Amino acid sequence: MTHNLSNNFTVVSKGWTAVLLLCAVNFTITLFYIILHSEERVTFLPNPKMSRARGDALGVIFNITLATVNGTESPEIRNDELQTCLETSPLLMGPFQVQFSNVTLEMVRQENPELQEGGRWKPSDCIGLQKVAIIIPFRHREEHLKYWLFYLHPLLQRQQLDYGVYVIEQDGETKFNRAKLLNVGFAEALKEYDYDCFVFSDVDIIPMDDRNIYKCFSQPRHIAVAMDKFGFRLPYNQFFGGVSALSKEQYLKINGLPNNYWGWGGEDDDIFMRLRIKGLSLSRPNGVTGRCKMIRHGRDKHNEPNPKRFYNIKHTRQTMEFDGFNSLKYQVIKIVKDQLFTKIIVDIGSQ
Ligand code: UD2
Ligand code: MN
Repeated sequence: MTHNLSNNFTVVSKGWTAVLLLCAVNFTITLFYIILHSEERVTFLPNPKMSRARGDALGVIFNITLATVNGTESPEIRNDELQTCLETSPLLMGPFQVQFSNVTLEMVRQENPELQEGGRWKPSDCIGLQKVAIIIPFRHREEHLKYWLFYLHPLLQRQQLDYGVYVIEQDGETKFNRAKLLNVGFAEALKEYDYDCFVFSDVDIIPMDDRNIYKCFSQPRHIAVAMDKFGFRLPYNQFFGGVSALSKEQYLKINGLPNNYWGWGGEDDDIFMRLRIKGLSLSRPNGVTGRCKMIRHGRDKHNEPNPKRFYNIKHTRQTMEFDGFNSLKYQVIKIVKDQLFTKIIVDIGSQ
């Protein structure tokens, strides 16, 4: 009997062990299923770039899924849940009046309370389409800068760009060198933020239509295509002056801009040659959207026409390989962070 009892006990205990084992296996399988399933849900979360940018209903549908999966009913929008802004900003208003009177920097500061220090801004309800650094070559043009800031900050915000404004001021009174200052702007802006687009703009040019987007395109973009000073048309077909935009990739492909144009003229044609030599073409807005005004001015001191410009342009093919971003040398004297812009005062040497 004792023997029998102990035999029975062994049978019962084996049975329990088997049941327990089955439970454990079942539990493990369920656990795996849950983990796998939840990963599937994660990969199904919306790609913010796709949904909003296409402007279709997908974004809305995915949003509901997102809220259900995470159980977040809170109306608060977290930054990592933002979607990319629409390809065409709904805030654009088309052509607008541009006139140059009665503007003070204090006024512009008050009208742009959302600006971050250094002239930085990005949309708060969607992710800006591109990260754009606006680079302005500068010396003794405070009067023009104030109008530029007055018109451009609101315009760039209507265009829903993630942008920063960089004023690159040439220190001292040596011959002005616009293109070298633009190279400095490219290098310095990249130290601050992961910009993917660079708009190079004269301080005195104001666009008259906000559909002329200050961003980059698959080909280098010429923005100032219909200026009042040229009767609202291109002065010549290869013109690339005034305002233009290059992606980081396009800029690096042409080894940046030339450093050896001291004084007025030629550097914009050199940039055009660089683009052509590297097989890039131009993208442009149409003549209506592309209308711009240039604030009237005379020639500045120390920016007399550069007599070497014709010779230089003829040799771009050779010089561009060793003169450009790869040979850029300068010394930053001071960086000033204003609410409306970052000013970088720089010693770029002399001819
Ligand atoms: C034309 C081009 C410009 C450039 C230049 C030749 C147009 C609209 N623009 O401008 O892109 O190719 O010829 O170099 O045709 N600047 C200062 N302080 C100075 C001198 C120049 O800040 O003392 C800056 C400022 O941003 C100015 C830019 O350099 O807008 C171009 O100089 P400009 O306005 O004297 O030359 P402009 O109007 O003939
Ligand atoms: Mn000018």
